[in-house]
Amino acid sequence: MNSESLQPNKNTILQAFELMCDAKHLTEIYELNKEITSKYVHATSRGHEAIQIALGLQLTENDWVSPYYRDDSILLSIGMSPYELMLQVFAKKEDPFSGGRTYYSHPSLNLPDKPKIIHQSSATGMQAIPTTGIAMGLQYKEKMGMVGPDAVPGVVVCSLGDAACTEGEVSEALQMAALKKLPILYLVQDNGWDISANAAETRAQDITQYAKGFNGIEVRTIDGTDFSLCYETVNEVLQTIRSERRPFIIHAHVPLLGHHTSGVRKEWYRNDLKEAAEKDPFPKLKKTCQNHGVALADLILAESNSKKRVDSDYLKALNAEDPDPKSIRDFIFAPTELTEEQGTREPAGRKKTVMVDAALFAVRELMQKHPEAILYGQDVGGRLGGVFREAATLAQSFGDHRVFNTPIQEAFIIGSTVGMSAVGLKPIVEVQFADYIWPGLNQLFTEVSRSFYLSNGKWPVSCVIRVPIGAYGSGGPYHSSSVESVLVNIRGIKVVYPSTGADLKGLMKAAYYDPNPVVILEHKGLYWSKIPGTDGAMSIEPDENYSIPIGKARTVQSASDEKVSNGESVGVITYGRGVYWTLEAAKNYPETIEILDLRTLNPLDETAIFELARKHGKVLVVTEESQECSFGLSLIGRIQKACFSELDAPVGLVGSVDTPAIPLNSALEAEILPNAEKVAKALDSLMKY
Ligand SMILES: Cc1ncc(C[n+]2csc(CCOP(=O)(O)OP(=O)(O)O)c2C)c(N)n1
Ligand SMILES: [Mg+2]
Repeated sequence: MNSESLQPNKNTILQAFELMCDAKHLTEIYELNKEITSKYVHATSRGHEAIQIALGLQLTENDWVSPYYRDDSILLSIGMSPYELMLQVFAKKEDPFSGGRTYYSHPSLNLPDKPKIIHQSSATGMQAIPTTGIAMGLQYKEKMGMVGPDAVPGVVVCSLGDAACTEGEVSEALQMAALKKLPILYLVQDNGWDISANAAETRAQDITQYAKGFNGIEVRTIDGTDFSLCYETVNEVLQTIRSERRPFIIHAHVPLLGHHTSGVRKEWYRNDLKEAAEKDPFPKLKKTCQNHGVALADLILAESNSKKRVDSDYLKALNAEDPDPKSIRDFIFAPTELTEEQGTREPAGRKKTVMVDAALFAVRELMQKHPEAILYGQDVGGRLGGVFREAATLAQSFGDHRVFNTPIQEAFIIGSTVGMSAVGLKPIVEVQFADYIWPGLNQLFTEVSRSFYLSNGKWPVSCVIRVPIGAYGSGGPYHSSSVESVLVNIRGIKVVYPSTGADLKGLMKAAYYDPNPVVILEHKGLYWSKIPGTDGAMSIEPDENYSIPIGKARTVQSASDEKVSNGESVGVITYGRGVYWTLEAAKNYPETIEILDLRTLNPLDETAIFELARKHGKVLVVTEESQECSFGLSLIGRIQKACFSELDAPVGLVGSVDTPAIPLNSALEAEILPNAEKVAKALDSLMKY
């Protein structure tokens, strides 16, 4: 132990005892009223209190903490009242974390006088990546001089159960913390249980042994029931992180004294309850208080005061107002200021550029203007600048601290944006191929997409996720997939899919300034317009101020008034490479085909879609995706629901053949994908209908 580390004095020990009384009484009152309190599942810290209070008491408003669902003692000790916590146990409107949207002890907090807490999900271990993202963000801000010279260096704390540490994503977080020497403490509370599975069944080593694989993370293993030891250890570790800016693990052994949760009860399967009870931190702390000269009468008084407080808070919370059901759509997306196209799309005197460069120039302009802009992903760093050279020269221009390679960690790439955005940065990240978004999908769904909604509007995640997508030139089964149907199913993220360089640049700008997470799908086959018929993807580079509101479609070509009024026209709704198949097919039917390029897949430009359907009465949807249960089918459903009586034919769909993958052989690839002929055939049959 560092000689300067602080031992708790009498006042701190008494304060800890009062907090521990509150935590214990919370558990007891929930249990006593289990018929009522079990309506919503909850877990409490009983048995884990000493280490949690030792931590909570030493966090400041400059720090960040991610407590997990068993951490109600951390919440009490950073200054939340039993009443505030109980508002969450009853999912009430005034629940300070989520307004009744999420469970007990799933906090999110952004108050000036308290440690900051980003949205906490229930998914075990998944908080490790977003929280490590905070530490990465703090490190960047310190390097860039973006924090005031007098600011006390903040520490990030990620709290985890022992079993949660076996999740794969935790290793991605530890890897990055070790690699980048981040100012983060992982607190692992080891009760030896993973619901009903025990440590012997579920892990080959505990976190102390596991951590040996992460070079540079220092570990303290302690008895988490000894408050003084916990306090001193936390003090030493926090001091070291504050000054030396490097990662630590505190591995605290604790007994689980309560139920796993209100729904999974200890008497069903626990055979160690007697042994666990012997480790109860409560009588231990009581004894420590007495050893420090606190009179027994004062301890008894503290206990009874706490009980009174918790009892009266319980009734108050139980009777508090419920959330207004009409509020369910609040905080799906944070409002964006951009509603109209801005800047100049085709400035005079500029030459056409390929689409990949339009994106590069957009990012370059953003990085020049905003020190908060930071770009990372696999191979985007200086040596290559992206496997498509889509980030070429950026690291040279802006430095390796602003443009850098990550390990092959799609979960980290996507999930870390939550933390980076929380500290005020604007991460632009890249998943190398859409085929590899799957390992990152959990973070996108579990953490990124729900943060704003479940924190009741406190923590929007502003990030840009670039994803090269699509099939061309025998990319084969793992470099060709379309994934948009899965992405548009995730509420809370925006998805754009431009088909030209100008749209890509304009949407990249819009995505950057949007306060929400935006996925940009960039078709690899359009990047250089190498595929015959895709010259149209090349465009004059719009000026620096150019941006396109997310959610606005573009008319690529119109039908003549005559064809429309004669009822001979067809409207096509498409996006990405579909635009070019359709353009080629439409050459067979001059003045007959109107093409709408959606550009944004979520939120959809319903106005433009329905106008098109009503105008032509005959509609075709063209997509590169396979067709079953697809985004394309959902468009058809929407159109038929809204415009049924104005349609003159069933809405058509051209998409890829439904197979689990796109095979490598070029003839097989060609057979699966749509093409101009297939589109022309569908147009033909619609016209003849
Ligand atoms: C990703 C995920 N898988 C499964 C669960 C269900 N689950 C909830 S708690 C839990 C056990 C976690 O044990 P540990 O991390 O040791 O925390 P403890 O409850 O022991 O404090 C499991 C499996 C979950 N919440 N998230
Ligand atoms: Mg456990």
